[in-house]
Amino acid sequence: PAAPAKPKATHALALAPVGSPASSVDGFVREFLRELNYGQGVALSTSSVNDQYLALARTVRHYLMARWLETLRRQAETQAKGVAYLSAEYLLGRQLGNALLATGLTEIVEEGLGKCGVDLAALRAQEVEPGLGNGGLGRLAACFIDSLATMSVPCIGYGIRYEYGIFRQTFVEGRQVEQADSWLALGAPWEFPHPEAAQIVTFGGHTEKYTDTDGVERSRWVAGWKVKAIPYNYMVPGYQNGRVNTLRLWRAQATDAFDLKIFNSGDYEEAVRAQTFAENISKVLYPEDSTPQGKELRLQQQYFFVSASIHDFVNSVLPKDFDLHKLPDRIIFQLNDTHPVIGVPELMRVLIDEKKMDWDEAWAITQQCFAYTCHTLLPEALEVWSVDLLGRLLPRHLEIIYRINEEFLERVSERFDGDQLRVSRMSIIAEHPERAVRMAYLATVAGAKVNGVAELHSQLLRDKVLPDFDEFFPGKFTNVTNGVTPRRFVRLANPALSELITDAIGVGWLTDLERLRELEPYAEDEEFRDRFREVKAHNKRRLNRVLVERDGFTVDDSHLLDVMVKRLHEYKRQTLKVLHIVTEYERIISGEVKPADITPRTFIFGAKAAPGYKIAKDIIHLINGVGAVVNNDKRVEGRLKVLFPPNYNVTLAEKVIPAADLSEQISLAGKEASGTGNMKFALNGALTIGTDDGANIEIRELVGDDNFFLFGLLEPEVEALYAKGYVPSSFYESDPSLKRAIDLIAQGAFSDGDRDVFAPVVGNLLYEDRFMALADYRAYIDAQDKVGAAYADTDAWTRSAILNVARSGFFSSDRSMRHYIDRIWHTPPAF
Ligand code: T68
Repeated sequence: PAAPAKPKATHALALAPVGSPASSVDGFVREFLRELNYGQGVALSTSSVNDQYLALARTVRHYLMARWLETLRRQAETQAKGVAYLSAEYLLGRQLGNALLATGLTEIVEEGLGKCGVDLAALRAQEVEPGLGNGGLGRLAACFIDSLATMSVPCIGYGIRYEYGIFRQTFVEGRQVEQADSWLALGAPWEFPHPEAAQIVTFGGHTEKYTDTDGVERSRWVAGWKVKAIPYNYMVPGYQNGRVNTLRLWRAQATDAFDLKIFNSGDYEEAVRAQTFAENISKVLYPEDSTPQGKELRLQQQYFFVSASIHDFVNSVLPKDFDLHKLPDRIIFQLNDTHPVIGVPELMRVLIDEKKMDWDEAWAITQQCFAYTCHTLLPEALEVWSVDLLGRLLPRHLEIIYRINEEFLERVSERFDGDQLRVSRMSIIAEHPERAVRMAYLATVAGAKVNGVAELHSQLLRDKVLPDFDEFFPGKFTNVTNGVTPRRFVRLANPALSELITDAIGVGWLTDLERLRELEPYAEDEEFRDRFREVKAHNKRRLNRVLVERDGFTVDDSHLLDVMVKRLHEYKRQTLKVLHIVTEYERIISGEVKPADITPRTFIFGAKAAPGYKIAKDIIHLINGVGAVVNNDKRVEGRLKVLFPPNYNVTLAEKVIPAADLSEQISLAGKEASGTGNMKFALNGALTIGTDDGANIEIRELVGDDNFFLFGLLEPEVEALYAKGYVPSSFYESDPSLKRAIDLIAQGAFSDGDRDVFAPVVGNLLYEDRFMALADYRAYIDAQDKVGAAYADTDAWTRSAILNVARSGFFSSDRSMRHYIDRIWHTPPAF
């Protein structure tokens, strides 16, 4: 008879702690007090709110631990194909609420804390969100890993553990002032550092040819310096499904060798400075969200996390005896924009130089292991690295890129009879204004698939940005429209609406969001409409409490709440929104309309500007200037109000979006790749006023023309107007209401009579207006007039709002993940 199998040590460990004993209120209280006493070293009676928050966070993560270890064990056992999501940004938002939701512990915790005299809401408010991203792109990564965990798809997220995330925004006399985001200062209860699992990342030096022991002539990289990459693991819990995936963020640290030489030379200060140099790599998130700065440190960051991740995956995650020829059956590296594209030559280098594979084999594998998502159309946002810089920092990678390019261009030339124009157009290496590597081209050549983030964007990507590549690689280009996680942006952000939905259609919609369709008939149900309106009003009152406490602002729940929250960028056209507000204001103070005849509105802005983006900062100043005047003018009191709470982030979004009536999505057609805020608003029952751009188009198609306020030029019309020669001042001259609005700003009405302050903004609008705000002004004002009138018909508005919710289920990131799986990854749910 066979001897009984020895229980696996890892398994026993996985199941030993917590779980059932604590899944009662008393069990929870025991665990919580234990963490407070033994983890924080304080008594309940003397503990601070921060002590209590940290103890609670650690207690909650205990409940996820068995699931996490079990997920890892099964993955090691099955070796199921999974996704390695490579992203320089993860804009996670607060973790506690999400962990409570995933474990289903909220009620137990609330009751248990109550027994200890502690208020859960106060502990939630204590958490500083990890703002490790700029905006849409980073938040999208966070939504995607949430969905993959919820759908039981194996995924490891790789990125950078920035010590400082996106800056904290304050206003001083209406101008943006940035402060460091010390998100780690009060403790980091969600992370698990593993210094013993560090990877070494090398830089600089030179390459050389040598004859290997097998007699083969090879290249090798003799690097100049190196740093250690320390992994910090974070749990990514699925929604109540027993799965916990991993997010692994890297922190840079100096190696011992780094400063040994200097230490030996006796220069202690220089040695310590060298430490700082290495640690700078993961020090701070670059706050530019669309114009890459081309700074060396940025390239260091990119290579740092990608190299650490690929080594980690190949040498630590894969089993020791793994046959690397089978790599494409085991993993797909998804490139979140071009930021991690240096991973392409890095995987090549690992396979060729380290694993001694031959070039053709390695290239065949690499081409199946990467896929690339593009998030932009703006030419200035397409990343290039000068050959000079790249060659200095990563000489071996530059060689590899050259060879990839050479072989690729040879194929192009063959296919197109030596068409040299085409060859130089398609070269991965640009020659002007300086020799530089076009990262999007490299990603496109190497990627098995290339996708845009909404239908229109994917279409323009093929037709306008990469048409030669679309022709050369038929079938490579595809679309996956973005999505957002309904767990965070409906269930957590909007508990009142969630309850109403569940009352109407039962449970299950949170993981199958198309089921929101079942709400459609309720649009005709008067009682449901009343309850829906009450949910909105409730959310406005909740927002009021938050803003009173945070900024001293008040929100009137009878006002139409008109919201524009997103990064400050000219193409998004916050100035167009300002022109609308000034127009409304001017209509009242000039006596053109009586205050009583307009729909009372509160405008809410949220927007950070890249610190070096001068005109964007001027626009922030202008919004604050307009707010200061409008909010203090008795003539418009109770009718118009402009609020601009500083430091818009995920935490504030969760309060603002559920309260909104009107969602402003007013980018110039063809410029916003997708947008994802637009989806969050629709799902929370706001109506959209928007252009025919990005995912707005798909939102409008789904919710219906009657439930969406469309305005503005279409993308081909924009192109035609550029081609014809756009003269913004002609719109100023021919539209008196536009003229009055701009004149008010120019005359200093919002700057205490100072005509200089906003001259750059006015001048830009009149003489450049790259994003055609003036061309769309009339259409926008007319659409806003319709909004005002429509809001007055409360019942009709509520009907539309309900239909927006009912018809937006498509925008779940679960659906986006399904499409990535079907069209790109081929990674079915595992277990
Ligand atoms: C956004 N891009 C798109 N970029 O603008 C938005 N860029 O339309 C889309 O919905 C979203 O991506 C998700 O696909 C960004 O957010 C950045 O943040 C960024 C950061 C660094 C460098 C370049």
